[in-house]
Amino acid sequence: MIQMKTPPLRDAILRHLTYSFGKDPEHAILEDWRMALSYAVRDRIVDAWFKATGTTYDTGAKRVYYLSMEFLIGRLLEDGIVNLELVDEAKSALAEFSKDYHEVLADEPDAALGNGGLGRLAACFLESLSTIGCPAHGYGIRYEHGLFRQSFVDGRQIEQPELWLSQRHAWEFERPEVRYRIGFGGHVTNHGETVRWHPAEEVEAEAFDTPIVGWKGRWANTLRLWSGRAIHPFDLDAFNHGDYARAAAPEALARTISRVLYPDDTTEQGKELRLKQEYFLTGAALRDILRRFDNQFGDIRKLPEKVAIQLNDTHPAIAGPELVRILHDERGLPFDDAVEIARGTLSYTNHTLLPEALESWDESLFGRLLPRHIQLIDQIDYTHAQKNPSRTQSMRADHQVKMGQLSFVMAHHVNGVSALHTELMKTTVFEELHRLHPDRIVNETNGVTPRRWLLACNPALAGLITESIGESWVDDLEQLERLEPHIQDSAWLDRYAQVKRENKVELSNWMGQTYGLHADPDMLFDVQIKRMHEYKRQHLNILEAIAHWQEIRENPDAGWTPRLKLFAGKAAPGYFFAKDIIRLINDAATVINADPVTNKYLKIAFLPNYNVTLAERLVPAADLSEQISTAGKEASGTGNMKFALNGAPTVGTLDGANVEIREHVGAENFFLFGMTAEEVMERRTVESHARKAIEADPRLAAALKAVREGRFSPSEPDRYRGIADNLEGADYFLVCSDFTDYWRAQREVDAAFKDTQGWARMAAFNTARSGWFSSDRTIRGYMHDIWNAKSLLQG
Ligand code: GL4
Repeated sequence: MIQMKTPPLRDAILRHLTYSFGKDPEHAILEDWRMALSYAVRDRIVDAWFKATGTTYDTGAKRVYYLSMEFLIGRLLEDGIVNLELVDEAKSALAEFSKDYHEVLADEPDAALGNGGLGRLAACFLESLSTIGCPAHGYGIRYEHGLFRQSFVDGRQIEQPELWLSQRHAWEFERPEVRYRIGFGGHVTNHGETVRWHPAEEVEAEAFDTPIVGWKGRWANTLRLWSGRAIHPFDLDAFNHGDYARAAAPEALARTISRVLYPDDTTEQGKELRLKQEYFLTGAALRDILRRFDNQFGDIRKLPEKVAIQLNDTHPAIAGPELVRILHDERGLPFDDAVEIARGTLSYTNHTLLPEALESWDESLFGRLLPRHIQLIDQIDYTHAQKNPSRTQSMRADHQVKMGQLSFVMAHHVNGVSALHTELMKTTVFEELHRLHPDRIVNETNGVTPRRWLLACNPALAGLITESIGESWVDDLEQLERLEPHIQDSAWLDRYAQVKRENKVELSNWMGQTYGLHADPDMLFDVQIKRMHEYKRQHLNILEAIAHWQEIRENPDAGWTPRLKLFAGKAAPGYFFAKDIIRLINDAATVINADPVTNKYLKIAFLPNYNVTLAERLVPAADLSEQISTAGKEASGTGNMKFALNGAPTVGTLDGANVEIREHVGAENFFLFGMTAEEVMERRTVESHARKAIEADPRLAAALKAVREGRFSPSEPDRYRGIADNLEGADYFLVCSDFTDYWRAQREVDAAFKDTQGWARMAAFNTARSGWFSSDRTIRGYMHDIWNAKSLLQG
């Protein structure tokens, strides 16, 4: 390998400005500086990347492949700078050119190639895999348009296309030589033993590589994203006949595949293009994986020994039949052997139990697009039934292809993402398959990378921690335990509280400048940020706020704890109920914020366009973390972990990873309310449960009445009748039944926040005891329990 001397960052920036972008410092615009700094940082990442790739080849180590339709990576420049420990050098290098570090970082577009938690988890995992030194690739789609940009008009969500690639993107390397043909449709021929699929339509998948560097630049893995291209980009014949639209059609069609991310988080739409995207990602990834394997190892029977493929939810589940097709049809292995090798290689993570999210495809659509795969699925299903005579459920019931069942049968391990979720998998969706394969389901509780979610986003807290216990916590987060003795020291605790206050001041200033929203940093900053969904119950939060407002109005001098309620989150464009909740929050904020009687004590704001970058601003400044989903519905949550780590105690239900967070931080440092998952199921069977809850709680009744009668929508009094009808009627997510206890927990929060020292102690215990929620711990769990993969870093 070529060894080159690493130039000082300042020189590298100037070099790139000059020779990569053709600008001198006098004429460079902000984007030029951002690109020059990014390239200077990227050069150093590339050094680590080559070294890692070399080590992986030389050792013949097992490789991990993470297949995911979503990678919510956000900005990458600060990540690179922080992991390479270049913060000070970057700041002073830019200062030499009179450029502000933060302004340069803020110029980078936020890559939103994912919807929410599932995609962000994939991004945290990539970073942890690199930090640990586990040889790995992420495979995904290079969407031209990531998740839509959200704005509000009259309080309503407006969606605009996200154009993250319209600004220059510093991190990817195009690999025009790495291309695979991906087929769709056509027919299957049978000649004796030889079965062949002849696709009718083909597109090309082209690779774009982004290196992902780990802590201290000790290792870097690759995120390989596929972009669609036409095989014959231009129909010259059509052009020559003057049909210019038809001439350009092949190109347009192929590019459509990687054009947009589906903006639904937990609902499945069964659209043809989505299935094409799934096969496009999976087909290209498998071909790439097998090419690499063949080059290095040859003997295909060794595949499970050298390759672990993780399916991030069922979206890449077609990997099962596709691998069987390649091994059986193309390489001639017996069917049973092909299935066994595929199963030895694949494992599957389930991320939700919501029935509307469980992928199932109409068999005629599926068969039309993937005619050979549907035959193989039938064969897989049939042999599985033969071997398990007591089985009653099929992956091919009701003229559908059930991707959850298929994934389970084709995986050697199936994991849930929190302890509660994993147990519920065993008793609900996968009850039968779990009985047949009792060792297959394992739990790997989610985690978050402490580099991005503490070191980078909260430098003041990170600084205090490092000063107190040294820096080993950065890649060994459970070291945070060693903060506990400091919590007893009131001078230290004051400093801890001071850090939070400074973060709140910074957020207030930013909100003032950006949205004209003026918030007193002494208020309690109460934050709920996540996708909009009924099960996440943002409407429970706003109803409680309305009730609280009514109570303050009645009795303004009762010594209320001043509170700022912050919301952020996007609703799927077709999820009208969730969009109504957004509008209700905005409308309620308008009325309540304008009330001179109450606005010292209660303010509400919904910040637009929630994304990774906004989360990085809000998490360090939060006092209270709202994790209030209906128990049994949130598989894990990962925002909950980010808040706890940054010293925001949770008000929450016993749902998802909240359960484990409470166990770790201690019940006395967590505001618990609401029914358990079991109680939820029981309560649903009670007739008129919502009405009963409303009758029992006059505050709830009054808040609902205000919503129903248009108190917040005077120009259109009926606007929220739908929400009121829903809550007073079926109330599937049990907003009314949990309201009273939520109110109680919130008043406990109010009282606790008044005790400044006591609150700081609680916050600090959340930080000190959240070390277990590092995605490094999660990844080590996958490596040990599922992948049988090893770290290639010493020590
Ligand atoms: C999700 C879950 O809803 C969320 O609880 C979990 O933290 C995340 C990562 O495991 O996966 N499942 C889907 S679908 N979207 C999510 O965010």
